[in-house]
Amino acid sequence: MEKIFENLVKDAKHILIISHVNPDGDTLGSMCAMYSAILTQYKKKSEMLVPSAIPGIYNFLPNIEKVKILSEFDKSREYDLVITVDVAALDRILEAQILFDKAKHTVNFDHHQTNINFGEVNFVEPHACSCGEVVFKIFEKLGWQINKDTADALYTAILTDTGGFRFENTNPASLEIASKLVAIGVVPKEIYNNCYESKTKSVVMFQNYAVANAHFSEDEKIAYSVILRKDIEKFGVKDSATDGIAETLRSIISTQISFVIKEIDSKTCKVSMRSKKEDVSKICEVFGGGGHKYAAGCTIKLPIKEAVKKLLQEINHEKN
Ligand SMILES: [Mn+2]
Repeated sequence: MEKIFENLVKDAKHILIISHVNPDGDTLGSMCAMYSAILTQYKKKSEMLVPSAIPGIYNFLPNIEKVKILSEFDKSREYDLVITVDVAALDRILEAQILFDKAKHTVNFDHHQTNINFGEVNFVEPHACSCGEVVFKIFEKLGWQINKDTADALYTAILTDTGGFRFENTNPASLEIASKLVAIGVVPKEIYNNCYESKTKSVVMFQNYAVANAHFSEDEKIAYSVILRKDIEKFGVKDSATDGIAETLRSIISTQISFVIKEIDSKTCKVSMRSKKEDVSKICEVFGGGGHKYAAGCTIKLPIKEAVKKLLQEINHEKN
């Protein structure tokens, strides 16, 4: 199958790589790796597209300055090949679906168990630690050259989706790939500093506020933080500042399920859920979302108070 992908790349004149909305290190790293690998291998410049703003910490990724944002993108364009990376479902690319639907050929690289193989060619490996792992394996099978830029981007994808090589998806494969990338020239400390020690003061203050004001179920097995629009405005942070709060709440010994619910507007909320044992992707699927067993998310079209109530009901229903 990887040969079909290679031929699509060879034959394509205009290639577009698309990441998911609210981009994380895996989708951005996989996208930048794909860009630099195609450039190195075939001297072809692809275009890169994100559906929403890139968190500032990822500005170090090679070629990230070439990424265009959907709101400023010409959606009338047509591509020979559209490649999605780390996109669990097509609604995760928002209106970029127009570009996907019009493309002559499509390839889907992903590792979400809920991915329905929406591409013409699909590389979906639910057991891979990250999309970066899926992408790396295809490059390796094809014998494509992995230079320092590609390696830095892939390492970032794997590092961030394994939570810094700490989550349950850290396994021989993820560590072996990381080892190969380090042998190419990746400096782990540099990428670590960029990903985990480059937060702004306001983000740290905001996250501490969110944790200090967290709610707990009576048995303290459920921990959650409710973020109102006005909290985000008060601290002057971007929406991505909520990243990591659910993990902090999960780190409490009594916590089994944690979540952050964020008010988008008076009728829409976004939920990011984590767990130690329960399959939270099932809970998020009830609300039209999805993800992984221990890390999932969804959007709920309700005022935040009602959304919290519904979520807690669903969590308790799922647990009993
Ligand atoms: Mn991922």
